[in-house]
Amino acid sequence: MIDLYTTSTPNGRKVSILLEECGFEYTTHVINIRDGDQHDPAYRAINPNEKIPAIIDQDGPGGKPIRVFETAAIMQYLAGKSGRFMGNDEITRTECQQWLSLVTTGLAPTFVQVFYWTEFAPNATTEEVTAFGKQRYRNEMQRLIGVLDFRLREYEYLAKTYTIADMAAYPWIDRHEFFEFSLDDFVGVRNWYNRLSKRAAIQRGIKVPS
Ligand SMILES: N[C@@H](CCC(=O)N[C@@H](CS)C(=O)NCC(=O)O)C(=O)O
Repeated sequence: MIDLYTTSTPNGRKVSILLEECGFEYTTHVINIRDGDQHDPAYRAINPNEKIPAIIDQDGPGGKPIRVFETAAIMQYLAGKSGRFMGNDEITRTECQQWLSLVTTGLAPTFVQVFYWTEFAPNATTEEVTAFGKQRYRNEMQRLIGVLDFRLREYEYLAKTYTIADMAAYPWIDRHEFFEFSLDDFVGVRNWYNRLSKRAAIQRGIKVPS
């Protein structure tokens, strides 16, 4: 049994999508980040970074429980446990790794900054500073979607086959209305998004927690 500590954000849903794809049994524990649950010492013992998501696999290596935080590490751990979704040859594994890295170190943090400014600093003291900050991150967000689009105009998935890299990117693209970009401006991403949206596991995972 796996314990999933999460809330209804794209970072959390990367992991719930993968758990659904793997068919692993899991229990969802909602961490309300607006109420500061992530700073609770009990949760900090699970994730010292005080962010969601995190997991505890009660049946980890050697049958012992293992705690994993950081979505890249969680996803690689779960994919490794299932033996799926990281590619079956070195080329696909490397492609998966590079796109997962781009999503977790480039795309996701940039989306988070846009969210932060939009949600928490809509009326910063100096309007110009706010506008500059939003525009700066928005430009980087659009640029990174463009990087995905460059790949997806030519290929079906981020790696050679459907992998955790696609699952990591999907919840961000799913928020295109909030982040105010049109999928029609990114034809490769749009077609990929529409294809993935038909997957039953994605339809279930994107609703977690309900
Ligand atoms: N690098 C981390 C980022 C996780 C992250 O930013 N989580 C956000 C929610 S999407 C969070 O917990 N924010 C609460 C906070 O920063 O206090 C990962 O990939 O797991």
